[in-house]
Amino acid sequence: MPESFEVKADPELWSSLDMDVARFGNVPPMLTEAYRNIFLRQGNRPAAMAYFDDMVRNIFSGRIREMVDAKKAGRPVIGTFCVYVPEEVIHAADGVCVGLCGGSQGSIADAEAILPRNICPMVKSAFGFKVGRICPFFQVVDMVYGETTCDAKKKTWELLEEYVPTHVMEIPQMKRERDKKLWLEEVKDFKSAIEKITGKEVGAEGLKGSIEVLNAKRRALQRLNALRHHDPSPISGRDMLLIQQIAFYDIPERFTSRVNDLCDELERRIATGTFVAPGGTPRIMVSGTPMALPNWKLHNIVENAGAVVVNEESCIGTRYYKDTIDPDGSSLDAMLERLTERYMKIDCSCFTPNDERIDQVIRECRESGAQGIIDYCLQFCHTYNIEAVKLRRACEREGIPFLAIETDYATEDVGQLQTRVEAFLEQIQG
Ligand code: BJ8
Repeated sequence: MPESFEVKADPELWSSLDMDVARFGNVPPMLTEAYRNIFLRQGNRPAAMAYFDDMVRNIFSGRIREMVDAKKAGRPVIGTFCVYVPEEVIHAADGVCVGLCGGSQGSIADAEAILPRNICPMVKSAFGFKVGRICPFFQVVDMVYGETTCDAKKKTWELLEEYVPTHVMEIPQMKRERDKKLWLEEVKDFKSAIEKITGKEVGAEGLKGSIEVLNAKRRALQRLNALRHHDPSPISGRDMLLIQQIAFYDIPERFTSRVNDLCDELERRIATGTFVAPGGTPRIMVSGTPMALPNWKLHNIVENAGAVVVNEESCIGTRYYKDTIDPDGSSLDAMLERLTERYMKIDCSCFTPNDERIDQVIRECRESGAQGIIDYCLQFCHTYNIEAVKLRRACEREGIPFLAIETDYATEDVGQLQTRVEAFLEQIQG
């Protein structure tokens, strides 16, 4: 029942983390309201979504307490902002990895008091969370690991360092042999830095085990995404997006097992013809920049307009789990090299050239049975915005309807986006 759902508050815990408790106290009721409206009022949700509802219920309480307990047990918590930072290494060093990308309008004003206004809302939101002391995840981390992907991020890390210990990993902008060498060196430096923080050395056996844990997580997400591609879809795009967001703050082993439970249920639903929308419902794929929690804006607009989202080509989507690592190998060095190769396959628009992404988007559109692509670009993200030109051309060549949108976290443009999405749905339905 939507009314019985409540995001839990834990002021005592928040105050122990030096949060702005008075201000943050307003957040759980707001999230409760949004979650009830966007998720719990959907019809015919899979029963196994109850676990993910619980993860949201405990997002500012139980899950944070688990992290505090991990710290007490000598396991540092490391925050990241990008899927290029190799979490297998953090896991192997017995650290806890948590994604800190910001998806909330609520922290933008805090950031804009310091940062320029005309930069990406994801960077502003994350930075604002820390500056305003209004994110328990940010308060619980021992340090953060940034990276040199886009300009907004890499320059913000210099300022973030004033609030929390911030390390930066150099990610090259091209994928030539010499870049691979540099990248491998960066991964080795990253491993040394993480070992220093956790006080635990990463050996071949440990890394192999962690690669297997993360491979299992990525395979579970691949399985789930393949099942949701069924036409009609057995799960909504909103629920899928939520699960992919929770992937960045749950315990990997537990998350994998719950995703597999959900997959089992979806298989039964498909066998018995239980779907979230009838056959013939327009199917949309979203590509582009990531949607960090609690950014559900576009999915909500698309699904309220009567379509279903059937794929996210995004880092909070397939870019996070499309590739795994072969863990077999005699030496630690061999494994680190394969790990680097796996990360080099992530096709972020920060790279040039990046044509493999264009091919990947078209492939995912075909595999998901989508009838059109909405390319989602966060405001001021130049690389994705410019790459949309090539994507549009590729879609024209392939006969795939394409709509590019650029937006932020504010609600002012919702009406305009609704109109554009509705017109797009009319177009794809002929
Ligand atoms: S690998 S997509 S997670 S960098 S949207 S902050 S690029 S201005 S998020 Fe990203 Fe890593 Fe790439 Fe993925 Fe900058 Fe663009 Fe903002 Fe971005």
